[in-house]
Amino acid sequence: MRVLVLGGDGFCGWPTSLYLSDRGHDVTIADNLSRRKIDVELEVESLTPIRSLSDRLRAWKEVSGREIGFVNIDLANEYDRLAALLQDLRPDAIVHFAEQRAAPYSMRSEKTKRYTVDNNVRATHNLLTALVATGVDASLAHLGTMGVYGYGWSGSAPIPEGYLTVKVPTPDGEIEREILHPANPGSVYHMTKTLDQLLFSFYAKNDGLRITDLHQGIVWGTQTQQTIKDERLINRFDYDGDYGTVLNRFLMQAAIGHPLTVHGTGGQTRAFIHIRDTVRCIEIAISNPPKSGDQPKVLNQVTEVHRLLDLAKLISDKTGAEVAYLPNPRREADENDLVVRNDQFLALGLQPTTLSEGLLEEITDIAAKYKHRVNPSKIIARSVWRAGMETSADLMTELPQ
Ligand code: NAD
Ligand code: USQ
Repeated sequence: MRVLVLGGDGFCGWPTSLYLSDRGHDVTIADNLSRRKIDVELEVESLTPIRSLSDRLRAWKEVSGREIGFVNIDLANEYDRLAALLQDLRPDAIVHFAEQRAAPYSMRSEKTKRYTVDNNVRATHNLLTALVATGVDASLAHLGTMGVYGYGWSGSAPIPEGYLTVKVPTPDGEIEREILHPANPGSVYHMTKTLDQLLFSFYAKNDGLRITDLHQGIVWGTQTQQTIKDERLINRFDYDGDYGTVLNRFLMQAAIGHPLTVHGTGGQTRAFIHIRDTVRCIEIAISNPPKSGDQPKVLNQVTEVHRLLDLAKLISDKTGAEVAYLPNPRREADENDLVVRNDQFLALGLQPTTLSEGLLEEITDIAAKYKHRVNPSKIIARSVWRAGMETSADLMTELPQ
């Protein structure tokens, strides 16, 4: 298949591009390298020494003999170039990773709230409009998030895959309807993904676009079978307070002897997936698109569910790291139940990588190997959800710098 990977220089997009190329697909990356620019703005670098995209692509050609194309384009602001790219390339499938994806960054300031909405919603809408205008019949797989459902809304009832069957009272008795699961975002970033869902529903209904929305959990791990082939192909590992996600942060903290930064009680329960499974899920999704006229197909791209405190204790038991309970900078429930349906990916052949398989390898091969690259002053999460909230930066003097 000819595949266009939007956001193909990022944490999920890079290993996905390599995986698809390795599997024989003809891959082109489109990315404006904004994620690298945000690292410069935040004065932080990936824990792993990622190379420039041109070095990465050269290394991949040397290692695999295969070429991946690259177009530097801002999807939110360069509509005409996007339409021309679709017209020229005529991809069979498009994978859309290209959004600002950190909840803390999206809550950092007025500027980052506005940037996140402008960037994410416009990128998605430009893409949908350009598909209709050019008549390019590509299927689209978009990376959504488990966070669109919110946490604790339905107690211990399993979260369905996108749609909920409800009973509506009418004068003639109850009727059953399937509706998009109510949106309950917990940050400006998560809110943009709920807006994306409405755009997808409309364009699938009105224009027959073939869209899959992958409601992905928190991705952990770093390397895949392809990125491990050469150090120049290494994947990004974010550890800072804005972009670092919880499990990878705990692994890095254990490696440098920093207390594990549990927000609040640690009773928050979240869904997880290893990066090796992310890349497989994407190929499964683009190989099984919906038909024109179908509503967007929603798959929950998750393999495991864990309470944060259990994760912290597991890593603490393996490494001796201390657990620190910090004031929670976010507005979120202290505790929640979470049961997630992921039947569709399992039925399509996904064999999940479990925490017990990947955890130790991640600590020794990545976190310990690159721990000299950590800037400890970037670890604590400083973005707060509302002005005046206490942050754990207030405890900085008590934590190792
Ligand atoms: P990332 O920030 O590492 O990668 C996103 C890429 O998109 C970057 O390379 C960035 O430069 C590019 N980009 C952003 N805006 C762009 C624009 N306007 N034009 C062109 N390129 C643009 O993020 P990631 O962790 O790889 O996440 C990829 C997608 O998966 C995101 O949409 C995210 O919401 C979703 N997701 C990520 C996770 C996770 O844990 N990382 C979990 C669930 C869902
Ligand atoms: N948390 C800690 N300690 C930390 C960091 C985070 O306790 O040091 C807590 C947070 O308060 C939150 C939970 O861990 O309760 C998850 O935070 P996170 O930063 O790991 O994940 P989140 O903000 O939800 O965002 C990440 C990705 C995002 C993706 C989402 C999937 O950045 O792109 O959409 O995971 S999901 O969470 O399923 O919505």
